[in-house]
Amino acid sequence: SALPDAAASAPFPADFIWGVATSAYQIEGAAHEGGRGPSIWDVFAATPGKVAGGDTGEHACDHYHRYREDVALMQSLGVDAYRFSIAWPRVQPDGAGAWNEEGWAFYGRLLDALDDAGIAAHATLYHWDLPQALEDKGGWRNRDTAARFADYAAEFVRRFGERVKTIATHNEPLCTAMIGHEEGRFAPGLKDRKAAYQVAHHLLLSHGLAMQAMRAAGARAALGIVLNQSPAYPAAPTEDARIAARLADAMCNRLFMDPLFRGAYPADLLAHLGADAPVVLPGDMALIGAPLDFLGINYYSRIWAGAPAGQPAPCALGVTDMGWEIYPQGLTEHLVRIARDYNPPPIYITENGAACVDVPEAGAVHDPQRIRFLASHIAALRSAMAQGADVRGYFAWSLLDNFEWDSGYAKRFGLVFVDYPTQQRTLKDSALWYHDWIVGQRRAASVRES
Ligand code: GBH
Repeated sequence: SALPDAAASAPFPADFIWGVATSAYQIEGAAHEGGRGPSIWDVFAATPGKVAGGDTGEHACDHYHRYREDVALMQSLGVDAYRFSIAWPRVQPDGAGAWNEEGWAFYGRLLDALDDAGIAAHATLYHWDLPQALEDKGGWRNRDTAARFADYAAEFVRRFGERVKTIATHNEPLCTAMIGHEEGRFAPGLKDRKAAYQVAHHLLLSHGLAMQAMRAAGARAALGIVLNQSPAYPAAPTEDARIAARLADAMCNRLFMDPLFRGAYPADLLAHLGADAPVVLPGDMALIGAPLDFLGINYYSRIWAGAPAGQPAPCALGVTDMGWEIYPQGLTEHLVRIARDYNPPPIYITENGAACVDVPEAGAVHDPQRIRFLASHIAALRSAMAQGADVRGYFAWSLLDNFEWDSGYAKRFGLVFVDYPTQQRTLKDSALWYHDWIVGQRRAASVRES
């Protein structure tokens, strides 16, 4: 119809933030340098059969040494903002007790480089790399880990709270809990549903305790959390498929949104879990439900629920190199639904992007599929905003090709191509496109103002 198309091509607000995102374990490398302790991902990746090709994050993009070059790349893209994560085991090797000054100093140098480049810093405290020393004591299954996390969060605020624009406690607690503890495809590699839901609760509790500790430490940055969300669509016009979609929505979206914004776990999910429902102590839900300054949403695809005999989604726009359906409309519909159901604080799209089969050719890298992916999702985001979603910024995943967890280096999400043996970086066509897109938005905004 004409309406969404017109909305999708309207200019973004002049103060809308355009950024790129990464995470520590996926890019830093230098796993044994600067006093860094081991994380659960070092241990998991070193376990045969866990990561494709036996890849590990030991060297990754060597960003620990090349951060200046990488900030210069961001500058050439013209981004306003950079979202990155702090490796907890780099700044507190045992996850408790002594701080590692050399680790904190690395993030200080990164923040200096971003300052010099005029790029705003958006920090995430936990992007999956738990200190192994804490895993040895039960990791996120142990309620005490939540208190350790709050100590670390408060220390980050004391050191850098004035130098970052936002602080997210967790990145995608759904993945930590379920892929890490129920499916076992991510560290620490457990396959135990009851443990996974207790972990989900402890992650939320750690978020609540960290929010309280960071506010007490006088945080000036906006504080929030980043959730991966996928709208769930019934695969057929049947009651069974509708029930499957509702349950998938409970497991993926409402599991975190309801405690954060409504003070309780979804009743239908608890009923479904039965004896696997998490143990919640008095006071937990009040901590978890304390107000957020922002909500980060990572969007990749939709869930196709209750398909008869595993029949795949239509995938009218195709799939990415991960096999994930390309479905930009899901971003519009999900954001409009979140705005209606939860009255959330300002939203950032903290990740959106695609793994593609890139074609390097004479100093260039052609990735037309990624350009189409980004352009169509940005348009979908604009329509959601026209329909009332309060979204303040968009971060493309990812600045660089990097360690794609259990896929290792085989899957490439970067706007910038990384040749791992030489660590040479090459701007892909999508990086040039994103630069031109940002410049075009700024130009349109300044024309409107004059
Ligand atoms: C993010 O996780 C991570 O934050 C980031 O580190 C990672 O590199 C990046 O995405 C790319 O994988 O159910 O159809 O949406 C992604 C979380 C969860 C998204 C599973 C895709 C399956 C397809 N993913 N989900 S769908």
